[in-house]
Amino acid sequence: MTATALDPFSLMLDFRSGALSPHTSRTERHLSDMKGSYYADEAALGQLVQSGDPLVYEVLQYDVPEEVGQLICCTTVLHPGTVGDEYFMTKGHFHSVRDTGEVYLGLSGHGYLLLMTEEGGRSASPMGPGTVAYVPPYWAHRTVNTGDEPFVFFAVYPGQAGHDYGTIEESGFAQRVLRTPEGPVLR
Ligand code: S6P
Ligand code: ZN
Repeated sequence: MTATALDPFSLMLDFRSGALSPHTSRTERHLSDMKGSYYADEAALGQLVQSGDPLVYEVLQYDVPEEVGQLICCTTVLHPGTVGDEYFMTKGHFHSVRDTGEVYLGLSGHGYLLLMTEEGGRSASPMGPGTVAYVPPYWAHRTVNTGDEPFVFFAVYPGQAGHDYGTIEESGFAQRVLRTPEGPVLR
């Protein structure tokens, strides 16, 4: 036995708000945390940061030891908004341990799950309440809120996965999701 032996536990998840009770960590990402190559319109980003620096998303997590055998549960609440014509999104990451997958479950609101590999693979899946999306090992993942209300989803991923943000921060993502009069468009 190599994984730490834990006692069984249950959590309560509010499907509407994404509240996870109890949770042991809460991470906030404001627009000022997303300077760099995330949003294409740097001028719009600068103006929004100056005029209130809105909260883009928050992650509530129940932490367990970060080791093989454990599973980490968390919810993401991604708020509605745009930077220029680009919808609010998460930073996006590869798992540091590349051969680890993840499962997302859409709870409320609507958006896209963008996926890409280091070999040039790309994918975009619409997500809404009830969507179960499988993130295979080796695929970087980012979510985008294309609606007018918070896009809320639950995720489960392996304890040892870790997060590599640097690769996306430097090189960006394969696709962007833009607001147009006809609705969301992938570029
Ligand atoms: C963790 C999982 C999600 C994201 C969250 C925020 O592996 O994929 O909980 O952490 O949606 O996105 P990001 O890219 O800022 O971690
Ligand atoms: Zn992940």
